[in-house]
Amino acid sequence: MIFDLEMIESFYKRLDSTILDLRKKLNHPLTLSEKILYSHIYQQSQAKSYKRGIDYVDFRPDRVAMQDATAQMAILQFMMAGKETTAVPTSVHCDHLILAQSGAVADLKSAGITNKEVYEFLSSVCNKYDIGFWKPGAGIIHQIVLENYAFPGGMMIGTDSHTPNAGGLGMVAIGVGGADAVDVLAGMGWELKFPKLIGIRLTGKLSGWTSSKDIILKISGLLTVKGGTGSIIEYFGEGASSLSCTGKATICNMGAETGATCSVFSFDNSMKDYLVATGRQEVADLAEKNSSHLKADDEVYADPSKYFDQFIEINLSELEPYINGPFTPDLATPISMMKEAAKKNQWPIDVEAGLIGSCTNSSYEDISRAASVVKNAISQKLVAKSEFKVTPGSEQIRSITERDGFLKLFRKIGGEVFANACGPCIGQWARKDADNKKVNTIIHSFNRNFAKRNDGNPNTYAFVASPEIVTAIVLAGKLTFNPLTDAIMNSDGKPVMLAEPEGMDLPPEGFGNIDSGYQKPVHGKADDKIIIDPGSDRLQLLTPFAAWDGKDFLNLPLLIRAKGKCTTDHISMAGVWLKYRGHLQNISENYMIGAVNSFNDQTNKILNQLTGSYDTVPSVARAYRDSVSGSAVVGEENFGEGSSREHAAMEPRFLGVKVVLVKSFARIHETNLKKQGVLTLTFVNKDDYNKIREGDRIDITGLTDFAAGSKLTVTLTHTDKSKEKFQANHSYNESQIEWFKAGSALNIIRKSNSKNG
Ligand code: MIC
Ligand code: SF4
Repeated sequence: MIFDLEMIESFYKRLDSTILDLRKKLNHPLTLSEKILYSHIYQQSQAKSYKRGIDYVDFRPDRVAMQDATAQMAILQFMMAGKETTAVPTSVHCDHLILAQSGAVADLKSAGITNKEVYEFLSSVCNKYDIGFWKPGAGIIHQIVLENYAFPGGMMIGTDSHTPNAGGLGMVAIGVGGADAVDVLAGMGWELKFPKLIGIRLTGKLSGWTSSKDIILKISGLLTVKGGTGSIIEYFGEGASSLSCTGKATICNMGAETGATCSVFSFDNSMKDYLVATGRQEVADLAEKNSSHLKADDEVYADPSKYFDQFIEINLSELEPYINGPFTPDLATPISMMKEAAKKNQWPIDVEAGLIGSCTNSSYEDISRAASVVKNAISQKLVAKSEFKVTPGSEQIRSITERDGFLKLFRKIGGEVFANACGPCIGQWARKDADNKKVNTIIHSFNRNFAKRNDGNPNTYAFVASPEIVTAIVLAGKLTFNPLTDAIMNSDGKPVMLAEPEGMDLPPEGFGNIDSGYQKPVHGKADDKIIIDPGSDRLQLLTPFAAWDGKDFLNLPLLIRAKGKCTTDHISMAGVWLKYRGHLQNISENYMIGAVNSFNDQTNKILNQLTGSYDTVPSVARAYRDSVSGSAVVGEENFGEGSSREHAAMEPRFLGVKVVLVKSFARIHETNLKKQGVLTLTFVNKDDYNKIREGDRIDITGLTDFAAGSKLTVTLTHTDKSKEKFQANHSYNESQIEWFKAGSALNIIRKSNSKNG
């Protein structure tokens, strides 16, 4: 079955005339990103030339996808909008809440029990609002989207930062917070600053141990975790067309680690073959017919520096495998340099566990290549030296990799196959015998490796590599092992070299017919009624946030000045906290508990100015909310990098944080804060961060003249009563200022909806 074929057909039907019209208006050669963005303008007839990185534009995405850990809050907000159904085709995926403990079957069963209330809630809202529901065990959101929904030239948003995965099928697919999703679900325009464009030409061809993963590992190192911010990365060149569709998806998926808005490849045979193999011949034919619109114009390829804001070239024939980490995905080390880097940095080199799979790397190609390494190892009498875990991205992938004997090979070396879900990638790994302080090293083929992310242990050094490199390292047990040059001792005491991996892009026997775990919405069913138990500790109806009182913020106590990396995992940790994703009050108890207090270098230990004692971040925030007017948070660069989880923005709002003042923000987090009514400011002079002292009171003035492009004034009153003053920037446009004034973006939708109704 092809989902939403009518919508896709009508998109392609319009495409030719839309592009023709745009050519007249824009009058210059177009990149692929521009073709896709401009053909999804909310008021298409009013499309005009937009300034990249400057103009805010309203878009009309074709579809929305949400995963269970973010869908709960998104849908709770959507319920407040008072609509009957979603304005565009939408899907919900149950993937984040499954604990990886004892293997797929047992884990799925216990998830069904522990998360029953949440799954029932999601399933019934999906029926009510006509949303496709993917049951637990069906697979990870991005893999399911690639297998079923993505189409070349389309545009989608998803409440997960790795939504860009669908760029592997030529889609502009962007990760957003739930409040952004609500805009699209409610049929409104979805606002985004028109992205800048980074062009990457891939030349040459991958070979041997190098894979698509290494391309993005290298690029993460080049661009760093903030280098892609506000940009779409567009790939092209003969190297790009030589990659499989799923390999392209891996690159687009992990592009999120550079802060990029999304990444995209142009339509080619690899996409066509993947569409056909996954049962979407009609979509492949439509894309083929429109292929001239599904790539950039020839002039762009001939002179990329003229048309992209930044241009990079990578020769795949010279690329070697990379290992990135620890603690950040942009610390990229070519495998030949690992011995030196590990020694210099004193990284523990004994690898305790290797994990492959996840939404990023569990394609047929990935699994078949990793399996070929295992097959060769077994034939050479090698055994695994580290634990080996596999998380297939979908039931479709699990069933064919089982059928074709790959999972059996993994089990032969002691590998354990977890459920088709996020599991260890997001702290849902009940790691056996894991003592919470032990210094140890793991390596995986996921995308992120922030502290505590996989097993909750701050002393776990997590590294990221391709599935085949992870597998080789599992066989050697050492981080410094380089399969290109090093031998491993086998059980006969003989040194042997691993053969280069071999794999197939697509299953020769086809994808097969399986029970995919999809539940079609049945509108009008008795369970359309959404009941939330007021005593539930998993779900809680939302109460609208109060509107701004029209006054400057005066005398706000400093809550925390966070030091260094402060990702959404530091702000609102996942793992055990995932269970409260539908309950704002409960989840707020994890607010900033992972952030480092710059005044004592400790986590979750900050001064309570009211008592003079030290306490946890959530309890001090609550005290300030309840007895003074709220509080202020200060941070450093790329604040809120990582996840799309808007809990990281709703929690401070709920706990009375009025302003977040940082050196720079990550895109999704800044928008999430703005949408929830928290004031987002950046230092004009980054050194002013150092002026902030423990015990400070903070005034933010100029709010009564709050306007696009205006500056606000920050006045610090130190504990010795001395004062310091400096300026702060904001990036609000006029309509975002209205969100702030109304108390949240949702308050505006609610108001306009009650007027219309
Ligand atoms: C992640 O990879 O960090 C997550 C968990 O998928 C998040 C979503 C979430 O926090 O629910 C993301 O990437 O947006
Ligand atoms: Fe799930 Fe990890 Fe992918 Fe996020 S990155 S969607 S947690 S598998």
